[in-house]
Amino acid sequence: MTRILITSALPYINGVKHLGNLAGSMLPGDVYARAMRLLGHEVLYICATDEHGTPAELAAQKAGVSVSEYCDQMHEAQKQAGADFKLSFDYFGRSSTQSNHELTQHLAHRLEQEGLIEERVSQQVYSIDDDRFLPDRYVEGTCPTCEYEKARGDQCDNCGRLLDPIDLIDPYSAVSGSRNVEVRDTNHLYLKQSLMADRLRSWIDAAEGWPNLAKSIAYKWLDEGLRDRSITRDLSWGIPVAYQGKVREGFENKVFYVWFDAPIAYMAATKDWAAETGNDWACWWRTDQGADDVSYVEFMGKDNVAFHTLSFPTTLIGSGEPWKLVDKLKAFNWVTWYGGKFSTSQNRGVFMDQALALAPSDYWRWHLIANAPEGSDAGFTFEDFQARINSDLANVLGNFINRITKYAGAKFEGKVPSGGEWGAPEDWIVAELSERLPKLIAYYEAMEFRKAAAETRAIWAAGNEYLTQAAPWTHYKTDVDAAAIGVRVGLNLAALFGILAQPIVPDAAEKILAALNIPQNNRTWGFGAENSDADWKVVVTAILDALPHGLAVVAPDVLFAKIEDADVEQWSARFGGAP
Ligand code: B3M
Ligand code: ZN
Repeated sequence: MTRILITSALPYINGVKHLGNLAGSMLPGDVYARAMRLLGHEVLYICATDEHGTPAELAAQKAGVSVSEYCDQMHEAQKQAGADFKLSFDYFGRSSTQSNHELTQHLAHRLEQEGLIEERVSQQVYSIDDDRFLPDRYVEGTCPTCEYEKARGDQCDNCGRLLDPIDLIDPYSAVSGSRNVEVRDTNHLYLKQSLMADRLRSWIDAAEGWPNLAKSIAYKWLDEGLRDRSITRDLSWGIPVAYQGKVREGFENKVFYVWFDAPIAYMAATKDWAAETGNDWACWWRTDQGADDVSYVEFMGKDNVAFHTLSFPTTLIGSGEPWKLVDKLKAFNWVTWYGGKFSTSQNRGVFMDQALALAPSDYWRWHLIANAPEGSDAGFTFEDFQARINSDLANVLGNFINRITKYAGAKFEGKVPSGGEWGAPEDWIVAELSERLPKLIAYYEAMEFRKAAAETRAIWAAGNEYLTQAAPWTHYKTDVDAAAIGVRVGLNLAALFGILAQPIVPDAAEKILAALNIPQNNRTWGFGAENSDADWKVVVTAILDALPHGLAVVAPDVLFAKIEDADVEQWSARFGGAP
């Protein structure tokens, strides 16, 4: 057993997330957490809302409420959306808590003591009417290169040139549209990442659990030369720049940059979890207090990789304190919506809270994992969604469970029958499963989600093939015992399929396992061979006769209603499907 700490990148507070966000960090984190628990590991799965920064302030303004009220509401909404998708967080916290304030200030103070923080003066656009400094992307104006009139302060969308907001001609505030803006001096704290480049490189060289995507992104930044980065902002909403209760002079109207405090919230949320549940948090995060044997796994979209492989580790290593660093990191590409981007403003794409009005969470979970944006971007269309759900869940899994449980009800009094002799079909399914089960476990361990889903489906499909070979309905007419073995093995397969379905489609799995009367403690993946060289054939043979003979089973209610063409048409019209 290993202690596994899992975090999913913290969803930003400014609205319920869309399916692409779900697929790129929270859902795979959950599937991995569930699989690791089933394999008997001690898992702590932490997430939280990321609540600071300008977009939160602006979203609150737009909603006409105070930013703290806005965050309270949106935190609850996101927490509910996560629960509705059956995300099995041990704790879903907030980056705005007192503990994150304390920890963030503590770490900044440590970095300063280690000589890694420097105060520098920079120039920034100030909007007099908005009474605030404007972050780069909230200044707009005319591009000095192509004369596009709506260039953003960080980049011109027309010609692609990277900009500094003070380069813009006729700048105006994107917040209010006011042109009453001027360039002012402002002081900020800079984290001297450049001093850490060598230490980071050797740490990354040694990292083993990172996929290519993550390593290549980290090296790209290192190769380009790590730049010092400012970790404070001119804002009022956020964590005050204070050490030991005292605001740093000249920083009265500033807070820490949201990307500085957000990853620290992984630890703070663990602390909040520990305080609420009476657990210890340091044994998960401090290598001097037990965390050295923790395996820490992070899930995120690819745009977050640099922050997790360079910036956050700079904070932790630079502090000089024994913090736990990430061991394995899984980064995802994007889910595209009919080949384009999800867009709230253009009403393209489905958001988490809307999705469940269309189809049950299992459907989305299955589709998004089977089609995970792992090697490249993954396209979403309602047509693919329909095809995959109707085929994998309705035809392959649902049909198998339905056939075998109904037949047991009709011909064997709804009980697991005794009798019959092992034959060629049974040898065949044992051989199939002995090969596929260890592969399935290995895919989960390697966080290969598409392959895990494909293997799960292949195992379900093998069940249907077994029933075809064993053909109990044919045998029944002449030899009830010969039918009994097929039904018994079939019911045991049904139980196994429910057990294997748990990480991805937990609701359907629960229905199957309840219908088969499988007690909670028999639902794990402690098959007996997963950590050793034990003979999988022996293990599988035992699995296929695990249910007590005579055990009463019932057919579950319809597991998966099919998605109809009419549904797809209606959804596409509503959510902007095929252009
Ligand atoms: N909130 C993800 C985003 O909004 C960001 C992740 C923080 S993880 C510490 O793009
Ligand atoms: Zn331009």
